[in-house]
Amino acid sequence: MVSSIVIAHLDLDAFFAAVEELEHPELRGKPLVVGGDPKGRGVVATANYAARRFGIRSAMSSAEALRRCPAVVFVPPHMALYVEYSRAVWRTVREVVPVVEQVGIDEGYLELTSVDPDPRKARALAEAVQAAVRASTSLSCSLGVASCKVVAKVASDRRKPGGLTVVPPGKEAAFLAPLDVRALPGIGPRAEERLLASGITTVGALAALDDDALRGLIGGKVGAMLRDRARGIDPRPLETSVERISIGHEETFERDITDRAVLYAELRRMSARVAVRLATRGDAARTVTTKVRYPDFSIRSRSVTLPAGIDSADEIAEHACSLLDRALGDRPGALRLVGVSVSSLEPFRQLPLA
Ligand code: TTP
Ligand code: MG
Repeated sequence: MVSSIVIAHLDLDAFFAAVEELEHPELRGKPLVVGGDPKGRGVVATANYAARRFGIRSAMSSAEALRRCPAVVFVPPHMALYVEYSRAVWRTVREVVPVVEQVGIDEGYLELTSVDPDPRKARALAEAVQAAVRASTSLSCSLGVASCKVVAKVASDRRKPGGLTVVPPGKEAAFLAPLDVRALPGIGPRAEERLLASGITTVGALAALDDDALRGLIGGKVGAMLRDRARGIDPRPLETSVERISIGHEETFERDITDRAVLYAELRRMSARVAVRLATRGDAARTVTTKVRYPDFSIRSRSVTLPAGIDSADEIAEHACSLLDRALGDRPGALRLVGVSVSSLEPFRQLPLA
């Protein structure tokens, strides 16, 4: 039995700048900085990849960015817009992989084995996440796949932009070993300086330090933890939060199913369970969503929002089944999963206002 978990770390590529390029197509591909005014004391929040070719980096002064590339376009940050895109990204990610720890606006960890316990499926699943994010938001992201957080995070940074790096189980330390020590999250500028001064330039050299040598460089628990991480050992679990904005059930089949009648029956069964949970809360729902997952892990969902809330199993099932037809309309074929959920909840048995 396979019980090891596989994690992906996802990080959006040049996130703020990528959003600005989507909002202003005329800027696409030109050197672009999101940040403060170069005439003042502004700094670069992020630069797109065209600007990075001139050596422009996050946290550099905008004035320096302008010196490096006089043609660079400066755009002030539009945080509300980035938050909106970020929400759309993470909503999409959660549809493909429900167990997620979102770390910041543009990065997070996904537990791939929550979808399929077979670690050999991890790459296909990560590709499905990447494709889904691109399809729903036009944003590009990079992923790293590994058995623990630190290795997944380092891996997601290896092939930016648009990259996917899979580190097979057992290869964690070997993957990290040749990298510069600064590639290891947790090594700040001061620790890096001390390590470099002692000739510890690679993650592998840090991993190989004995206890005494380590104590002399970075003492205490932090030192031990960083050496563990350098060895690809990181027991931190995902700190996941499940957003309770919808009530749903989904099921991954043991064998992919094509027969529409069987799929309807599954949806009816799940709709009945959803109805029970709605009734327990005393709620009705105005939105019904059917989700399908194809054998290549790609997902598709279709929703309907009704003028009035419903709460009966039959009504939910009726919508769920016609949404299934819609979802399969232009892409019929076998499915590995179907799910039904309801949202836009409202208290049931509201008396009409006289
Ligand atoms: P990052 O993921 O570090 O950078 P990025 O997404 O722009 O580029 P990359 O392709 O290398 O991942 O940070 C995410 C966003 O956070 C970034 O778009 C802007 C913001 N940010 C700042 O505002 N200040 C900073 O110093 C950094 C590093 C990021
Ligand atoms: Mg990023």
